[in-house]
This record gives sequence, C-alpha cells and structure tokens, in this order.
Amino acid sequence: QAVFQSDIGTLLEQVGTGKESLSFMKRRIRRLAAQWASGARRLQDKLHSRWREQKRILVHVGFLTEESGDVFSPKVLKGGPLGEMVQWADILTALHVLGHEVKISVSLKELHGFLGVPPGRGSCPLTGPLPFDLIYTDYHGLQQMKQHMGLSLRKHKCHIRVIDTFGTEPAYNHEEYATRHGYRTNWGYWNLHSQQYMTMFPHTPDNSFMGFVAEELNETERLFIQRNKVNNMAVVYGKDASMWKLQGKENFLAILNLYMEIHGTVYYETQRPPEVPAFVKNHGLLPQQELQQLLRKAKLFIGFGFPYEGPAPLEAIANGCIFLQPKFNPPHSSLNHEFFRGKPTSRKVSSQHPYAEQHVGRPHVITIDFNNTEEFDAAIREIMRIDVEPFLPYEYTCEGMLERLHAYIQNQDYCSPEVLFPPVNMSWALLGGPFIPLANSRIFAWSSNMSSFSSWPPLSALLLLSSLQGQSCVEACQTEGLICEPALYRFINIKEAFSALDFRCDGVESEMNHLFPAFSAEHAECGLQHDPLLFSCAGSSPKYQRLCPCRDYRKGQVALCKDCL
Ligand code: U2F
Repeated sequence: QAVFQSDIGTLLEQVGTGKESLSFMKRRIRRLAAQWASGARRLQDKLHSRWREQKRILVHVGFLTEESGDVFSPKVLKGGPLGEMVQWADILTALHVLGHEVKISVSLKELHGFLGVPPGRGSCPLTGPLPFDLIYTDYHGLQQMKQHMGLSLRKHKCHIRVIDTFGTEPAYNHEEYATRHGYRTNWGYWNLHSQQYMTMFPHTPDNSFMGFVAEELNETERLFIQRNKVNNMAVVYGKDASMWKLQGKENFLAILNLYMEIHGTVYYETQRPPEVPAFVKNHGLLPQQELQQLLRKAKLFIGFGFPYEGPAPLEAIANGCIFLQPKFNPPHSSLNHEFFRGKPTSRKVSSQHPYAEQHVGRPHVITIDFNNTEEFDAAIREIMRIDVEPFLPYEYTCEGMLERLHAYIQNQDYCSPEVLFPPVNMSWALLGGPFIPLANSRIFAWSSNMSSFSSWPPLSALLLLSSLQGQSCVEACQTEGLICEPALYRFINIKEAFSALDFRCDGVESEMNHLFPAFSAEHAECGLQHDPLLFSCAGSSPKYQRLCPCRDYRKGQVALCKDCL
C-alpha cells in the first residue's frame, strides 16, 4: 500500500548533485515542500484513506544525461529553458509524496544499474522481468532505452510514460502510418498508446495531461498582494534577450512605456543586452522566489510571443497579474513555424499561451492582436483600471496534480490486451446496440443494462456523438461542453454506433485511418478503425463526419471525468 509522505529528505538525497539543473530542481522541491504536504493532506481526506497500490517507479530524465548532450544544464543560470526542470521537479515530488518507491536516473550508467543491464555492450536485452511497474522518461530517454534494452523494450513498453512538453498526435506516433502518410518526424513513431505521452498543458486529449504546479497563496498573502499591487507596473515575459526580438516590438513597448513602469528579468553577463530598451528596468535573471516577489507587485505580465506555452504566465496569474499576450493569426504550428517544425503534432497554437487564453481567459488573460495599436492601447488602459484577484486553476495546485497522477497511476493500464479491442456482445444485434439517446439531443450514452466491460474512464462517462464534416473530435466534444476521450474509442468503433447516429452505411470498411471511425456522406460509407493505436481525437477532413467518444470533466481538472476518481 502507498502511504502519503510529506518528508522530502530522501527525495532530495536521491536527486543528486553536480549539475545546475539538479540544484535548480532541489531548490524548487525544498521551496514547495510545505505546499505539497498540505495538498497531500487534502487529497488524503478526499480519498477517505482508500487503498492505493504502491508502485516501483523509475524516473529516467533523458534530456539531462551527458549522453544526450545535456544542453539545458549549462543554461540554467543563463536564461535557458527552465520549464522542463520545473515539471520534472514537480513530477518527482508528486510521485514521492504519493508514497511510491521512486528511483531516479540522470545518466546511462544509473539507467543500466537500475534495469540490471550490463553496461558498455551496446544493445543488450533485459533478461527476466522488468524491475519496475512504471518508467517515466522523455524522448531522449526512450531512445537510450531502445539502444540499450534492444528488443526487450518492445516487451516492456506498456510500462513507459513519456514526458512530452508539446504533445504527440496518434498519426505521428504510429510508425507505419506516419511513414506512409507523411507524418514521420525525428521524434514520433514509437507505436505507444497516445495516452502514454504526458504533456505540460492539456494541449490535446489524445495525450495524458501531466502538468506541474504553481505557487499557492494563503489568505494573508492574498490580502497582502491585493493591497500592494502597483497599477502601473509591468513585467515582461522573456528571460533570454532573443525573446525580445519580436518585430514591431518598439511600437508597443513605446505605448506601454507611456503608461507603465516596465521591468524585465533578462539574463546578462556584464552589460545590458541591446535588445532591451534603456527605459526597461532589468533585474537580470532572478531566482524563482524573487521572480514571485516581483510578480506580486506587478499588475501586468506581458508576453512578446515567445517562449511558447511555459509555466511563467500561470505563476504571474497566480500572483494576481493580468497576462497580456499576442494572438497568432494564422495560428503557429509545425506546418508554418520553425520552432514547431519536426514536432510530432499539427496542433494549431492560437496565441503565445493557448491554455491561458482558452482555460483561464478574461479578466486574468487578455489575448489581442499586438499590431493593432488602438486595441493594444485600450488593453493597457483597461488593465490599469480593473482589479483582479490571484487565480490558480485547481489542476495546477499540488492537490490537483496529486489527484490526477494518483488517478493515472492506479487506473491507466496499457499492458493488458483488452485495452485495445472493442467489446463483443451477441445480444446487441437483437437489441439494436448499446447506445441510448439523451433527451433532446444528438448525444448517446452507453446503456447501463449492457454487460459491463472494465474500462477507465468508466463506461458511465461515455457519450457518443458525431462531428460535422471538417470538424475534429476535439472540437465536436468541445461544442457540447465535453472532452474527447480516446480511451473510450474502442467502445464506439462498432457498427452499432453508426446505426445509433442514423448513418445508413452502404458499406462498412475497416481501415487504418486516423480519422476513423467516420462516415463519408458522399459514398454512404462507414469506416471503422482497423488499428486501435490510431484512435485520434485530433484530425478532421471535409470528407468525413467522425464518430467521437466524449466525456464530462471535473471543474478545474479537465483530465478526470466526474466518475473517474
Ligand atoms: C518554456 O520554457 P521556459 O523556461 O522558457 O518557460 P518560462 O515560462 O519562462 O518559465 C520557466 C520558469 O522560469 C522561472 C519561472 C518559471 O517557473 O519561475 N524563471 C525564473 O526562475 N527567473 C526568471 O527571472 C524568469 C523565470 C516551456 F516551459 C518549455 O517547455 C519550452 O521548451 C520553452 C520554449 O517554448 O518555453
């Protein structure tokens, strides 16, 4: 049984030393320890001391290994990316606090040691059982495991979870399909279940949302912040001078400067970086704790378009700032933007921080066209005028992250073969299928009279609907206030789903197509998905109306359905 633990001493010992990245992670773990402990207490109460299985977990942080080049560690104090380190520190803490048996590896040598693979002999299959129930790693780590575990990786890969910042879509993950249909990238094609990829934000329901945490405030801090907000103080998002290079920046910085005192936290060695105008008060790169203090005073946190989808805007909003960011029109994606090129997703990024735009929104987040001077000017004046309270979505609190990770660890299972295949029930033919219509809608629920199949999320969460032509299942579920749930696809990948939705099929084909199950009106053809690894919420075509498995979600915790805990 797993027992919640609030003492982080043993975790800190395990994280090791010798790299700036590890020191950064340890400082963060220490700083947030009390917050994790109280999150754990609240979750424990909520779960009423339910039995939780203790898992043996290996965390292999591939991008920090020397063997992958470790480009991040030397830049920790120089304005390089910290988002990944923030997330790994939080994952480690969450696993530890949940009471699992965690081993940490940041080198090939440690990886070999933990897996029991003899070192230095190239690809050497792991004989015997895997000594872990779960392995959290990243794309670099996956590559290393392939090289050093050889074929045995295939046998054990259902135990692997890949921390993948921006997400991987099923069409890119499926090796054969990706190669045949132009979705092959340097990263994808591992033939995992798409939900084995875990992202930093809930970018796509095809992957599991792992997340991280931001600082939580107590009542005294909240009051202090509200009393001490400086209405004309702005902090610019961007710790590296290159992030200040946005075209047209002079224009809107000049406007901002008319109204507000502008602060920056841009790394510099000896002199002010030329990209940062003289009227900006640059503090240099700050330790996380000091950045929080600055954000507590500031009213505005303003992004220039890069970095994409980082943690800092959530920290700013949690400290009572308004986040002002540019809208991207057209949206940025791997098809049109260098940064995303080669990433295994075609997701359209509609602003610098789509999560902030879509899941938080006004008054905490204002997303506008920065080239429109009048709109920009009006936004600044509005920001100075309105009062906003500090806000942190539940899913980014310690309790929220612990709750989500607990649910994944106890319920997600990619090892048993039945997670792939549709249920078969002889009596459906007589009863017309397992779907029953909800009153006054085109949505169908799973009939509870039908024999129960084991599933997580449970079948009680399943709601079947069809998309419009040209619409993805992400969008179709969203328009009904629901979320697409790929784990439930196997239940709607049956002929009976087409009849429930009143699609008259002249023919039924089973094909490898990431848009299937779907109906083609032109040919009155119904297409079932041939390969369950291709079940995909993302993807659309004007030719098809897709069949979508949707579910509800908990307020502030989009990863979990109401019956999921
Ligand atoms: C994102 O990475 P970044 O590291 O650029 O993300 P940020 O949002 O800037 O913030 C990461 C952390 O840096 C901290 C801050 C955040 O928690 O508290 N920090 C700080 O300690 N001192 C400072 O002066 C300023 C910030 C994203 F997370 C990555 O996944 C992407 O690879 C990257 C590129 O899009 O953007």
